[in-house]
Amino acid sequence: MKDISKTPAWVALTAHKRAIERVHLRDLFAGDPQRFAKFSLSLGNLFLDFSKNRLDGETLRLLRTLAVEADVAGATAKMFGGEAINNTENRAVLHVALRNRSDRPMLVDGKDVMPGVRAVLAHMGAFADAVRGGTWKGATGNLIRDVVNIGIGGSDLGPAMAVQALSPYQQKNLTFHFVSNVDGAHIADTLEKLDPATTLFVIVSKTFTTQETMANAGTARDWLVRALGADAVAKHFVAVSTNAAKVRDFGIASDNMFGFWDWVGGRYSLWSAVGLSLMLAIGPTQFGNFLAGAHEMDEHFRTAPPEQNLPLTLALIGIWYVNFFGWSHHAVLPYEQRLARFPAYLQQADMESNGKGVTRDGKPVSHATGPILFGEPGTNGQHAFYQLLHQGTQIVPADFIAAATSATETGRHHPLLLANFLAQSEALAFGRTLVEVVEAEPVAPALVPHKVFPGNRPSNSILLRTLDPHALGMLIALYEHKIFAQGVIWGINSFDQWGVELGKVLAGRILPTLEGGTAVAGNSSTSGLLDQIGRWRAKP
Ligand code: G6Q
Repeated sequence: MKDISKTPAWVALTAHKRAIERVHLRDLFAGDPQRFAKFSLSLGNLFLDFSKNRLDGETLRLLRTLAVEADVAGATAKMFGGEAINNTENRAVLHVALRNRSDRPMLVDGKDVMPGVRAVLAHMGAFADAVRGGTWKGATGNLIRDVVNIGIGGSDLGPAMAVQALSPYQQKNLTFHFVSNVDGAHIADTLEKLDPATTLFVIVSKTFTTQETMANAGTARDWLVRALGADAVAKHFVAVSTNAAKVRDFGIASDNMFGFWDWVGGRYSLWSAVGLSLMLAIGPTQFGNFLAGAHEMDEHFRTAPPEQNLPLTLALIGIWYVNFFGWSHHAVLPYEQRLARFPAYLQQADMESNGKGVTRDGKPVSHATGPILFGEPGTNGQHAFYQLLHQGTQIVPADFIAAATSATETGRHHPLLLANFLAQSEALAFGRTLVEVVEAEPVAPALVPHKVFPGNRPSNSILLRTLDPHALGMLIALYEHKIFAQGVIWGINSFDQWGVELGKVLAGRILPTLEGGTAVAGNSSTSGLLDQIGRWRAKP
């Protein structure tokens, strides 16, 4: 496999970085009145301004050459063509088929998956309409009022994020809850507020073996059966899974199971039946708009030339900073309270996909890979960690995300929010010089250095017309393809997650000790902690 860090494009970028690192964003803007026009792109109702980055036309040209060296276009064709690009699990990666709104077949092993995709969507739609319209009733004849999504990781973060993001489109007589953690407090605190007669559980697990989800689903079933009897399970539990046998063993009839396929990775599964809670919230039509938004981005990513390609541009800018500037973090800052869970969602999408240390063929990588991603909604983050972004010693490239209009225009709130969205990226880019500090106001000499902002801190601004289902679909797909393109350039498999396995194995080994079984021989730290836990649990 080609080592991307040994290619001429990489070597040229290393040299180019040495020249451009001395240039301030102030100078780049002063030197080119057309900078914003040159370094911004749009697709439908999504606009990307990447002018406040430490780059020029030559940087982009070299980065695009890197993408050619890595054959991002070829890898994209393989993904859309249903090839088993997840090579360590020998699976196709075809979440794009789940939102394929065209008539084009999508093939896995020579078979068109689209009829199956459409059949599950129709099944979901009929069920969602029945629950939302009140024809689906609980075992005692009551309407469903609360929906509890039980799942974890890819079976939780997507639906939880999207239901909150699209709350203005939500059916008002349904309330949504998300239980993921194996900590019993999560399910107990949720059930405490609920009435079994009006509660529907959606158990979401691709494998239907995940420890946390099975523990939570079992506790929920016991709670329901205690109140309404075992026959009630059929009216209060549905499952989303690829494992029909395990769903049946749990006691959920196959009519109440919504399937998907092994070519849908957990963190890319929101578009499948894993999105059932979202469809229950916003209805089949808006769910279709959500898929259509992602499809629009898919078609753009697949067909747009590199100079106009939004996901590829974001990917290349990210690589520029991780690999050539050595900046290991990336902040995602939505100026949209309803996107509060978006950074957590992206954390999984990005860090589980690209947090890899070996190449696709198992050799240690010779360069850095995925950054540490974090974020909080603005303006809250401004009053918390932005201090470090502005004046700290680490440089953290950031994505600012906002919508021009809000579904909830309340007094002056949205202009206030947008003013902050614009001000923060401006402050990061341009800073405040010593001269500006002194000229701005009388200031004690000792305080002057504290009031200087170095600036030259890069960011992207992603602007939506409004946060609706279509735009959310576009936004998520934008990041999915960014992550994909980066993984291709880094030569890693973005679609496996072996790194989460070891902890699961060790937890299985430790559990018997905690449940009173024989102590496992381990290291002195684990044994010591187990002893301490044992003493405290014996005398709570
Ligand atoms: C995502 C991961 C992981 C997965 C969870 C839940 O890509 O594979 O987060 O989604 O471990 O798995 P199940 O859906 O099988 O319960």
